[in-house]
Order: sequence, then structure tokens, then C-alpha cells
Amino acid sequence: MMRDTSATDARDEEARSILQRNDRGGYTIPTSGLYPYQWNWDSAFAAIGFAEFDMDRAWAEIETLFSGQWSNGMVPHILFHVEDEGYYPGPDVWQGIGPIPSSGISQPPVAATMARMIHAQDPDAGAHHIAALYEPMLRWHRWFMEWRLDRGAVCVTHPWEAGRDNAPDWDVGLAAIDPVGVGTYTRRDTSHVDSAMRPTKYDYDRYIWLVQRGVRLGWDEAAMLKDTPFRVADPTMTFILLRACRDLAVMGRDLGRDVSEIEGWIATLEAGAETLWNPALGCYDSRDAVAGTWSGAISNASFLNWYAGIDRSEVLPVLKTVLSQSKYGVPSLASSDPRFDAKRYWRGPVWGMMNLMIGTGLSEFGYSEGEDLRVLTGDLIAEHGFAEYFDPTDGAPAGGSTFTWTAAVWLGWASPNKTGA
Ligand code: 9WN
Repeated sequence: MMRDTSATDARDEEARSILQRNDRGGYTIPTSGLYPYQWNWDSAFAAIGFAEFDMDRAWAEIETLFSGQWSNGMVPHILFHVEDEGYYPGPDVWQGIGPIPSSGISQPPVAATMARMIHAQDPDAGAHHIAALYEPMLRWHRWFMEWRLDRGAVCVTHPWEAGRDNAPDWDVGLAAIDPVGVGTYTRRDTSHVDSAMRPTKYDYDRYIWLVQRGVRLGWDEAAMLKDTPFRVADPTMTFILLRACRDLAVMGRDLGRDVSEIEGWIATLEAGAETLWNPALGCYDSRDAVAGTWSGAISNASFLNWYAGIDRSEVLPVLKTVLSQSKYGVPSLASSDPRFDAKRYWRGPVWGMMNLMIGTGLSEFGYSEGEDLRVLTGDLIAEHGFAEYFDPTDGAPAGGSTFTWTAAVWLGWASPNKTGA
């Protein structure tokens, strides 16, 4: 079948214009209205989209992200460059302690991996950007290794830190919180999108309670670690940091640095990843580090092992089953799970950038499912637009629209023009 090149070119153009419209000068917002600030992993993905048409702008995206790095190495999950009434909780609620008003938690560290991808496209001009970013990236990874490990796996201390906000992975940890004293507040997200696509009030009360606890403790990691009710060893963080460390080590060697510290982290994280293997599920899973329980969820994070450089033969048949129940790629929760909800955020919908990471990992190991996933993601976006996420049963767009990372995933990975497919 001949591919419709003019439709693909039009999609490319639309994706570029979304990135340009969401550009606030050196950083992009995920989408106007719902998310009016700079988000951490959104920006790293945005960079691979910009790299397709404006390399300087791609590097600026990552560099602006690191301009918000805290003195302890942490890179916040939100940077509040310019205040906006449209989002809650904003800078006054978070009271971050870095150089730019920010949140007090981090997000999955995809930046080193995206930086390496961009650098591969731009080896000469990119070299000085890598040289400048190397130390900040190293310090960020070191912060995870210092503060977030449980038996070598990386923990999240807030559901927002994993970037998979309302996944069932956090249910046990959130249930341990009595959000007493959280007070009244006005959510803004549900005035932008249908509340059936967003976390519940039960979840939100606990999200805000955890933020208030961090503020009370001055965002001091040692103090927050003591008696914490919420600490979950998470495959998103563990696999993404492991991959990012591998990429950072390659960049470090190219720069002539001693990367033995990073090699040590890689060994620790490889061992830690194995502590996320849930034998009853036959898959990677989250482990509540406080309660000692499994979440029992086959999520899209369960399949990030290839992206992290780990090929485990038992995972592929599980992935195939999950894919057979979804039209457009890997749902955030397997539809066989009783907690599955096709529209509600991280409890069912398909996310383009998760497909990208899973697909990239599969292709690197030579599995044809990686290319299948790339084509399916391209079909999804071509047919249903640049939504934040999609119903896995029919591809219906959900959440915010004209979304930065969906546009970037299209340009940097899924567009037929990217590979000439
Ligand atoms: C809280 C921006 C972010 C993504 C997350 C996604 C969602 C925020 C929210 O939007 O989270 O960080 O308010 O719902 O879950 O992955 O980075 O796109």
C-alpha cells in the first residue's frame, strides 16, 4: 500500500507547530491551560522533537531544565518560571528550595538518554552541550542513588514523582495516609478536562498531604525518609535511571572522564531491578517498600526492562498478551486487571512516550515488536491527533490536547518520515 506522504507531511507540520506554540522561550509547557509550567520528563521528550528541526532549541530545552537543579543535585519535576493561576498546586504550595520556584520532588530521569540521542544526530555541534550537561546530569543521578534506593531499586516518594500519577502501584502506600489537616483547596485540572479522566479526590487529598509534609520538613531528604508512609520501589524509575546511567557512562567515556562511579551504579541498579520481579505475576512490578507488598499490576512500566538493557525471556509473552488486548500499544494497566479504567489516566490509557521507550528497547534487542509498536503509535497519532493519552480500546483522545510530548514522539520516532518507512 502506498503511504499518503502529504498527510504525513501535514502531521509533521502540525507537530512542529504544537512545539512552537507550547514554547515559552527556552522551555515548553506540556499543553496550555492544564499544564502551564515546565515539567521535567516532558521537556526531555520535547527535546527529541525539536531536534528534528531546530537543534539549538532542542539543547536549550534540556539546559533550561537543569537551570532549576537544587544544590543537593535534585532536578525538580516542575519549574514555575512564570506564575500561572491555572494550575494547582503552584509555587506557593510547593515552596521548593532551588534557584527557580519549583516543586520539591523529581521525575523519571530520561534527560541523559534524550541528550545522547540528540547528540548522535548532531555529533560536532552537540559536543560542547554534552560537556556542559555532564556534571549536572551526574549530580542528579547521584542524588537518586543517595536518597531513593531500596535494595538497589529506585523508590518514589510521591506518585507524581513516577510520572504515573494515579497508577494502582501507589494504592497501598496512599491508603496508609490519613490526609488529616490537608484543608480545603481548589483543583484546577478538572476545570480543564473531564474529571473521569483524572485522579479522584481521594488521591488528590493524599498527593497534597505529601506535599505539605515535604514543606513542613523543609524538603530535607533525611528528615523525609524518617517514618515516611510513602515509599514505593518503582520499575519506571529503576529502569529509566538504569538506562540513563548507561547513556551517561558512554558520554562520560567520550569526554575522557572516569566513569567507575557510574559503572557501580549500573551494577547496583541491575541487581535492584531483579527485586522488582514479582514471581506470582511473572512480570516486573512495583514493590511498596514500607508495607513490603506487591502492587500486582502489569503496567507499561513493567515492560521498560529492554529500554534498561535487560532482556528477560518470560516478559515477551506477557507483553504479547497485553498487546493483543489493546488496539494501539501498551496500556498503562493491562485490561485484564479489575482496576483497569480505559479513560482514567494511568489506569488504562496508552501514552505515546511510554510506547517510545518500550519500542526503542525492544528494537535494540532485535525484537520485531519494537517496530510494530512504532508503527502502531504512528497510526494512533495519525488517526486520533496529539492528545495527552488515548483510550487503548479505540484510540479515543483523552486528557489535554495539542500535547508537547505526543508531538515530539511523532517527530522523533513515530512519523513515517522519520525512518522513510
Ligand atoms: C503532575 C505533565 C505531567 C506529566 C505526568 C502526568 C501529569 C501532573 C498532573 O502531567 O502529571 O505532575 O498534574 O497531573 O501524569 O507524567 O509529566 O505532562
